[in-house]
Amino acid sequence: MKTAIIFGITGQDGSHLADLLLDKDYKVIGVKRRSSSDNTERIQHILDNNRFKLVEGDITDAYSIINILKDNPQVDEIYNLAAQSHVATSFKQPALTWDITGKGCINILQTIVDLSMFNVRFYQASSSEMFGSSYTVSEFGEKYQDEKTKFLPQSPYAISKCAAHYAVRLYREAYNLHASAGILFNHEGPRRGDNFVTKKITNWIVDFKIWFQENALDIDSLTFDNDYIYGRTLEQKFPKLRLGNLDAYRDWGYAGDYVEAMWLMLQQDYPDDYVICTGSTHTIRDFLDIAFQYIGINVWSNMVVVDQEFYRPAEVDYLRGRNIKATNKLGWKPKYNLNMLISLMIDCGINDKLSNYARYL
Ligand code: NDP
Ligand code: GDR
Repeated sequence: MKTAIIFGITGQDGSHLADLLLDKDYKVIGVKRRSSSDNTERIQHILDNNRFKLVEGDITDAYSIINILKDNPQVDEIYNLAAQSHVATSFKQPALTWDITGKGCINILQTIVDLSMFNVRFYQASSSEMFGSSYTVSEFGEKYQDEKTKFLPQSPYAISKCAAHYAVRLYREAYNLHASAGILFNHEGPRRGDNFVTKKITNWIVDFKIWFQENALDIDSLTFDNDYIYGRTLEQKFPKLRLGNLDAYRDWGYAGDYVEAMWLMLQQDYPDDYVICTGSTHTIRDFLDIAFQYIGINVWSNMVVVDQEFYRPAEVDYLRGRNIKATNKLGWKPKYNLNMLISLMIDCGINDKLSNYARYL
């Protein structure tokens, strides 16, 4: 039986990866940092699994990593998914973001070397944010990013991810470590954190649909002011959806598909870096079109407010990946397209709210 350690177990990807590895008969050790209240919602369903163990640790504290690896000298695979992962937050907390998202990765790599754990395989969660404002143009004039596109990071988060990414390459070459980095484009799903744009939109859609149905409203009789949508009376009101930049392009996939690519990278004979994406790109406006249409609304402009509060000091305008290397070498392909992803997020959100029971896929 193989053993894997996952840093970032309480996050979206950590929970999906744990599900995948447990299905593959691994023993999984999940590392969770101390919190004052319970944040194990995404992994509740595996806490009783006798092949799963939750341990406390923080990747900014090298001592805690040393202790965890010393306690598990036979570990086969280590996945570093831990990060301060919110790009907008990284502008407000750049040093903390650096400590976790950049230096944290180096703390793990150096511990592997110091403890001479040269047989362990290591995965780093790199990001399409590292490309920032950079892209390659194909012979047909299409813009895309792949493993050869240079990095031009546009946030403290992306700079930290670039540092970690280069550290992975350095430790791979200097110490012959089996260390790989997945350059993953945005991936979402019902377990996504509430303050990322996809989940913020689908949460709002779910709440709006329930409010609309519970009050037996008619779409043509709704009225609006700057901040609210009204039903039959002024008391019957629902806050508008407040968002920032609607014109950025993102290549959105499903998190459940993407953790499979992480695992595949560590099953290869040689470590390498891979772009993981769908190859399609859409704006936030496109996302809104699909999400509103899913609940039968064609015009959403009077339901959404563009609010400067959600703009960033610098933006990444265009992301569209090319996954040819991952397809050819890993045999990996995404199963979900954007329409399937949005319906999954809305359906799960509605089920969740109506049954008051976390039905995570
Ligand atoms: P989440 O924000 O959902 O999860 C991040 C995890 O890291 C959480 O478990 C969090 O714990 C943990 N963490 C934060 N700080 C520390 C610390 N100091 N020590 C230990 N653990 C810590 O992110 P995702 O699951 O979406 O992403 C996983 C990884 O992939 C991240 O590194 C992210 O940057 C990267 N990535 C994500 C993409 C995406 O679209 N989802 C795309 C490309 C890269 P806590 O619950 O306590 O906050
Ligand atoms: P991103 O994801 O920054 O791409 O990073 P996010 O969902 O936060 O933003 C995507 C785009 O939507 C625009 N936007 C808003 N974003 C948020 N969060 N809230 C809003 O209200 C809003 N309105 C518009 C943003 O400006 C941006 O253009 C995610 C994270 O998971 C990273 O950790 C990961 O590395 C990258 O994806 C790939």
